[in-house]
Amino acid sequence: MQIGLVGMPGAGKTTLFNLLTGSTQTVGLGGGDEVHTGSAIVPDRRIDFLSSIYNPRKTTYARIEFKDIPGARMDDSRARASRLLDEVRSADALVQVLRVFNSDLVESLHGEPDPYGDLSDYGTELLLADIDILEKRIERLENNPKLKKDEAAAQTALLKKLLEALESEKLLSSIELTENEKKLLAGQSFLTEKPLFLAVNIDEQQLREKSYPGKDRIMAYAAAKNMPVIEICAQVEMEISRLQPEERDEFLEDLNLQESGLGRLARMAYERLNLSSFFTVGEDEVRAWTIQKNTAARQAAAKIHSDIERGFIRAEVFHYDHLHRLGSAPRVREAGHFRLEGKEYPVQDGDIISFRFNV
Ligand SMILES: Nc1nc2c(ncn2[C@@H]2O[C@H](COP(=O)(O)OP(=O)(O)O)[C@@H](O)[C@H]2O)c(=O)[nH]1
Ligand SMILES: [Mg+2]
Repeated sequence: MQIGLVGMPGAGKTTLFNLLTGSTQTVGLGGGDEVHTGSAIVPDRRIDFLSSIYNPRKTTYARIEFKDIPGARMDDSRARASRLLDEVRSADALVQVLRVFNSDLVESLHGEPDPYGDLSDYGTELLLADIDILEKRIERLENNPKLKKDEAAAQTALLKKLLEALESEKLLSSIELTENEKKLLAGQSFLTEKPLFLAVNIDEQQLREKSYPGKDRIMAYAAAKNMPVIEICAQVEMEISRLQPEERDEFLEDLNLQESGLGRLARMAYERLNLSSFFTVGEDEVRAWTIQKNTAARQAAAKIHSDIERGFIRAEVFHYDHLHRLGSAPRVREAGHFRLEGKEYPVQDGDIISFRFNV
């Protein structure tokens, strides 16, 4: 899974990217043109606990890939704009970073913050990009003599329905499609059907005051578009993340930030993208694996290795909560919480699994 960071120039995308991935890409003026990719560890207290119990040689957290995509500028060449749009298109989900913080330096380059304007402009940009694609596809379908008539007609009717929705400013993610319509659309990807999150980038003072200009309108807009929102202090959090751990907690506490921006973003993404984690444990490694919620045991095994999927016999499962409560695997077993599950078993968030297989 790859999440694209998008938004206007100067919003703090690269700052957030650095915070999330521990990178040191240049921010501000030197930010330049490049797309950066990197991955972030998904913080998970359960993994910390498992690690303290099993004392493994290696502890592996789940990871999320992030991609820092520069914002398009007015004077962009068409080629650059379309290349950036392709980068946006290939992400699985998007986080729109919104500039709310006050900074003389940033204002001197990009003008006063206008978060609500940026938010609705960006939404419109995504809509227009989808409208553009749909119009081109419809035109191509209508002028393609090779396609069977009824097939082309069904496709065209569907695309026109989507176009109409977009023209009345509905996102494609809000449109219910029948199974048949989904099949007709297979392989086509649209920007407004991607999960879209909002990261409101505020400064320390706004964080302390819990308020900033335009907050109510921003929240109302996000709610109407079904966009989950987090507020972050990208710059401050990045500075804090470079401190020694002891100092770090003190600063976070002082700002009343119980959970890091990464932690909150990761939780939001897991929830919205319907993801969950299961764990494997042992002396060698304690590890988190990310799956779609309710993935069948055999497909979950495929995450680890195709041999385990192929030779799947049974999954031996117990739940993290039991281990956490009872303190050791033997006690969990004694209490009767170990289960053997078959290949169709829908794996639950927090399951600790050992797969039995033969190859
Ligand atoms: N004061 C303040 N400045 C920030 C914050 N986030 C980013 N900046 C500054 O804003 C400028 C643009 O940030 P950058 O991450 O490069 O934005 P991008 O163009 O969206 O990638 C840089 O000078 C950052 O130091 C923030 O939360 N507070
Ligand atoms: Mg940048």
